[in-house]
Amino acid sequence: MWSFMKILLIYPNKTMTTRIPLGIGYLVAYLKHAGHEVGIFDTTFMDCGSGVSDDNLRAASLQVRNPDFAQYNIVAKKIDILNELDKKISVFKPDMVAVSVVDPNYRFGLILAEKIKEKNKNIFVIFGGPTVTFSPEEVIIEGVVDAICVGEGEQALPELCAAIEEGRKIKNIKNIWCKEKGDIYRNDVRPLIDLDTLLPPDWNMFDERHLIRPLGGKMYRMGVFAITRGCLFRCTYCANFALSGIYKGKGSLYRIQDPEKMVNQIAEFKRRYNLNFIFFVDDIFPLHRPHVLDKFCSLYKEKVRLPFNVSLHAELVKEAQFAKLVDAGCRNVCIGLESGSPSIREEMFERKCSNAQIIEAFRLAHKYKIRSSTFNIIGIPGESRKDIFQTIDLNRKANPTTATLTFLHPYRGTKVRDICLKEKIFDIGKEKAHEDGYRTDSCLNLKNVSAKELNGIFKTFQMYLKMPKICYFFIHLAEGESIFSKIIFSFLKKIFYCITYKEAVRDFSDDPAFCSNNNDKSAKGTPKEGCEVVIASNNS
Ligand code: B12
Ligand code: SF4
Repeated sequence: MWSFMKILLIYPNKTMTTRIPLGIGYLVAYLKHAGHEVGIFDTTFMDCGSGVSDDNLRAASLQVRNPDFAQYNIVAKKIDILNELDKKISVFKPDMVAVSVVDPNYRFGLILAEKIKEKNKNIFVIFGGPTVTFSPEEVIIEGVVDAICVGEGEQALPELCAAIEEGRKIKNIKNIWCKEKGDIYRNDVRPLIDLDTLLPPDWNMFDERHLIRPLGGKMYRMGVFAITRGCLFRCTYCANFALSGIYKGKGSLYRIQDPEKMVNQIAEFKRRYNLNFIFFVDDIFPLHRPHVLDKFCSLYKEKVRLPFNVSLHAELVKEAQFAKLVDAGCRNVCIGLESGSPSIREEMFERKCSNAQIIEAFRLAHKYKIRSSTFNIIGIPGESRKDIFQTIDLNRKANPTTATLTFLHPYRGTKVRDICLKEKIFDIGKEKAHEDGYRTDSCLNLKNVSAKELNGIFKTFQMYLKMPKICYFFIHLAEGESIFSKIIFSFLKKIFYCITYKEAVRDFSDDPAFCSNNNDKSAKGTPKEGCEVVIASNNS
């Protein structure tokens, strides 16, 4: 029997995407609160062999212009990861290893767990995170997995640790599935957590470089928060669809935290971590709840006074609320456009908002002079080249500052996964091989557009968005893979950069709304290994 537990959390991040993962931050807080000793093994800054980083891939397809990451020491260190893990295990000597996974990290998480179990059969291995929540049967049968957590882990994980600590049975813990003598025990989920009872996340054990994120061509010390959990919508390509099924009868999926509690927490984290930008990762920011919004805006303006980003749903955007958000400090909005074809958007994606609502939301961003970004998806079942050009046209009309583009991937937990399987355009067997290719090509065998054509459009998408239509003939030529196409592409790229430079690069530090914000003139990141990290600050 253990007197307390040593728990090693594993974040098998392969894409070098910085940002403290909220879920792990909360788990650390709850485990420490219960008296356990917690360690972390985070592969974000290790070379995981998956190719270029996510941010660099986005830059390569002209979606963003990033500062030089190496200048901030955000580099993938060439290191033997398994050996590093071995060292961590021998020094920290955990009783439990808790691995947090999303689909692209899942296999890698398993490899790390296998490595641990090879030498340490007694270490209890638990997996959690979206992949586990949406495909529990697939994960629990893995030999190295002793237990899994379906859904939220803040209460379930400490309860499991307490049961292990006290030598009690673990087979009846809500949200936890476990194995005993060849049998699998599948427990129901508990009611959704009341966000007002949440402990603040614990960021202390994360590498400081996780705070450094690019936006608009500058680096910021960015804090990631969510005032809500869940969503009001059920788009078919999103995991909220499955979450609503898993949690049916367990409370409202969409929950909002008391704005006062949240703002106080952000103000405290701003001070503690010297933040100069706040990035809200709520599925949809509660713009549509006037009382919440009013309270949030007035408190945020008074206590935080930092520029921030939110994600909005075009259908819920109204000018009066939008204006309040901007007045409170919102300087960047991300809005899902997804497809410019109303039939794909509404029938395939079940996303009910009109082109007019999307254009209106971006009109407001222009009117209030803030940055804006669309989310776009290509490689959708049934989509033709003509449909993709509707997406391009709608972006041209909305005219966002930047446009994020991804290939449709049928993630676990999405309705579109079932559609792709039914239409036999997705081969689950090949999913493993595609784990590193989420951003670089489609994993679907589409009927109307070939993989080659799709990749060509992906490469030139931003040019179609921002360059005059008179250039379309040349952009089309640049879609190809021949040397000739590549020469045209690099020539067009130069013109593209000239056209977009002014709007793409924006420094919020010259925004008068935040100038008197902070007496600290430096707002520097912590230099690592001799590298000084100077970041855009909010100071005049
Ligand atoms: C913010 C966000 C991001 C951010 C930050 C990601 C991060 N690592 O924190 C960014 C923009 C970087 C991002 C990137 C990606 N994301 Co994302 N992201 C989200 C979003 C909107 C919120 C995540 C969040 O913070 N939730 C709140 C926290 C509290 O919940 P949580 O993380 O799920 O953790 C809880 C439980 O899962 C559980 N838990 C988690 N881990 C563990 C481990 C153990 C041991 C236990 C016991 C419990 C447990 O307990 C936690 C606390 O309750 C979700 C949508 C959503 N509604 O969840 C998508 C989501 C997680 N993302 C998704 C995807 C696909 C991606 C990308 C692969 C996209 C891409 N193609 O690049 C990348 C992967 C990056 C990575 N390395 O993780 C999918 C995952 C689907 C799936 N089946 O895997 C989601 C669900 C969106 C969707 N499509 O529906 N993402
Ligand atoms: S895609 Fe966005 S709006 Fe649709 S269900 Fe997911 S989080 Fe909600």
